Amino acid sequence: VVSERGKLRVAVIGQGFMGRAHSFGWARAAALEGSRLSPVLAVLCGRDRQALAVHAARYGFAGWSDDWAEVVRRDDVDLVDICTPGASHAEIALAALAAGKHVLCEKPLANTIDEAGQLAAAAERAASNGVFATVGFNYRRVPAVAMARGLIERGRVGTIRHVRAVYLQDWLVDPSFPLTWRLDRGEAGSGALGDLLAHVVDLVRFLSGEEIDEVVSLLETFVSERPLAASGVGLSATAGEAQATGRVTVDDACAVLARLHGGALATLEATRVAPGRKNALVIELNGSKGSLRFDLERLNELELYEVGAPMDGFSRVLVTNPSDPYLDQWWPPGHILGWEHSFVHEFEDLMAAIAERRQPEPSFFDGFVTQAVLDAVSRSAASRSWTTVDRGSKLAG
Ligand code: SOE
Repeated sequence: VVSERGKLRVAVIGQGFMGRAHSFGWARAAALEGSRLSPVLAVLCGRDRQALAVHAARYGFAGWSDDWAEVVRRDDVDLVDICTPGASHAEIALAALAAGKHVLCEKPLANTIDEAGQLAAAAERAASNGVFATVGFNYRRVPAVAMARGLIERGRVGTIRHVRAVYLQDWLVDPSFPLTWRLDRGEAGSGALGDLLAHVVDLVRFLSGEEIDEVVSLLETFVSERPLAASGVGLSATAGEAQATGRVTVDDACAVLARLHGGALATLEATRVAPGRKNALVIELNGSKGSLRFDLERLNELELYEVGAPMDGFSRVLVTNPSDPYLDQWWPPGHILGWEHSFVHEFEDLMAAIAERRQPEPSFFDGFVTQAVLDAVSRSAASRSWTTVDRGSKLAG
């Protein structure tokens, strides 16, 4: 599927926030010398034709289209990068895999556990033909997070006993924030749960190397009615005298108590209504030999505590040395990186896997397992009881 010149011709589907973040990332990846393949921005696909022409030119795409079904079949596309709302992930990803294209799908993999199971099964079949699929959990690619994983793998924190992880945002504090697709269950599947807790769950799995076995959870929607967004797409309005409003059908926040397979206790939280917290993804792990802490708002740093070290305190490691993960291709030590670099690194890892004809990580199966945790969280909140994560029965054969 890789064209002969070692190029990877990419179609990005979606031109919202994430479509643009990916387009930017692919353009940057194309400028890096060390990449295994050279990405070519072949086509940008979306619904708004006017915006498409502008975005396609801005990011350097060769062309654009408003018909994803045509795009995934094109001969001049090797990889389909899906950045649409969750409701369309399954249909687009299945069509792209069937057409023999590699697939990168944004998180959460799907809106339901059944769809995620279908996708994982389809990806496994495609992989046996050398066609690969991966989910966009970009935070695995932040250098400090990759470094944390290496330290944990090498046993520096010992046996993990606690994981404490939160993803906090505040863009829904204002009750006049409009009812966009992210607040519509039909489009987004869920709220803070699928949008933010999905990242938390993936990081817990990635860093600890362990599965989440059982959960007890709370889900809450604090503002249940909001003004209709300009387009009002797909939402049922209850027209008030002053302004039409509609019902929020997803959660604003969730809180989870969980147990990991190795016995560690975990508390996980995600919210869009924590005033002042803009994009605070924080994870702390405490082991028998030490602790690690990462905070996305201080993305170039990792905090490490080692039991018995000469200095009894956390050290703050600035992860910018050329020998640190992903850093050899960037700037001299101390010249820090930003959020968008996580996408560039994600694409580089993906291109290396494709070039070497091996399964990229995280796989669609990883995406399915995360979805199984989200599903258990929903079920637990509904039943108000401890709930086992079902990693098997929903996996379509
Ligand atoms: C919005 O909440 C959002 O853009 C998420 O959709 C992303 O996955 C997260 O990385 C940042 O916040």
